[in-house]
Amino acid sequence: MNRYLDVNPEVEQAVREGRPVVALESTIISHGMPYPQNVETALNVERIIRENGAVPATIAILGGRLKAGLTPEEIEYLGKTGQAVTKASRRDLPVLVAQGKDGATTVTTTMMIAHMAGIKIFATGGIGGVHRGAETTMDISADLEELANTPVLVVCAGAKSILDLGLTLEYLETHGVPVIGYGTSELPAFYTRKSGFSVDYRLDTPAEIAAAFKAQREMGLKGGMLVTNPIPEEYSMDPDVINRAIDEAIEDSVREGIHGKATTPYLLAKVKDITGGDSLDSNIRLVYNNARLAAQVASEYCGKWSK
Ligand code: PSU
Ligand code: MN
Repeated sequence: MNRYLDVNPEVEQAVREGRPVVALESTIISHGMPYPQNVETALNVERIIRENGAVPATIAILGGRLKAGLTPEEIEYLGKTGQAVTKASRRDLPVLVAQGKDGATTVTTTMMIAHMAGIKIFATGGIGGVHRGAETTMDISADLEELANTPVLVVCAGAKSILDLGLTLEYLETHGVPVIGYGTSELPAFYTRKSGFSVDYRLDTPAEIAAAFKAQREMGLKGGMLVTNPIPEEYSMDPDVINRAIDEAIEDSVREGIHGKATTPYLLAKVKDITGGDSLDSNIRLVYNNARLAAQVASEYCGKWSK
């Protein structure tokens, strides 16, 4: 275990005893949702994970320490501080740690710290991917590279069409990352259950997902696995409404010259403004849905498949 890492005692004990643990990211708290809904959501997610038999481990960087497992006070702090916390991807870790700073972890850094702490399963809302226009901007999220390299299973609701979903799937294929649809053969597009793109495999139970991940690990294959879980029907949005909002948000971002790490948070906030908060409710519901599935997969992985 490296000397920059703090695993909270409950998480550490669960990992050591081979019990189910689910990692959670903190960029979704500080950059993905407004206060106070962000804190309320993060605490509810932890509760849902417990109700489904696993231990939650929300991950962040606090005072330069890599934290696996936060207290409710630490979650409140990240939610209240919001965008003022550095959005921390892989390239940010060395300086943040050396300078004793705080960082909200993206999918990338959450996977990294989960892996350091021995946690194998991670639940979030949406992942980063290949942005529209990446042919010229080269804006490809570090999340995809992390999925290619780090052995953590990520449960998400697919990717938002702020991204180029076709190119995102191509990238994952090239890097050997299995893209699983939970109960669907179509890639969900976060706010909607459909995207027009196919996943690699449809698996219908947490046990089947756990078995595939177990096989990947036991063969010693590099990299993670992406499980895409469609938003429940009752919370999904009208595709025309959401796609119009996304197109408008992208036009605004181009006009305002937004680039680099600011792009994703900018687009997420714009889409929320344009849809008047409906998208926030959907976003919260799909995160709960993913937390539940991740806890079930973690339980299957530990219960039936671990030594
Ligand atoms: N997509 C979402 N919600 C999010 C993010 C992406 O629908 O909160 C966050 C995640 O933390 C993800 C990060 O890892 O944005 C990707 O940022 P970038 O595109 O700059 O790599
Ligand atoms: Mn980017």
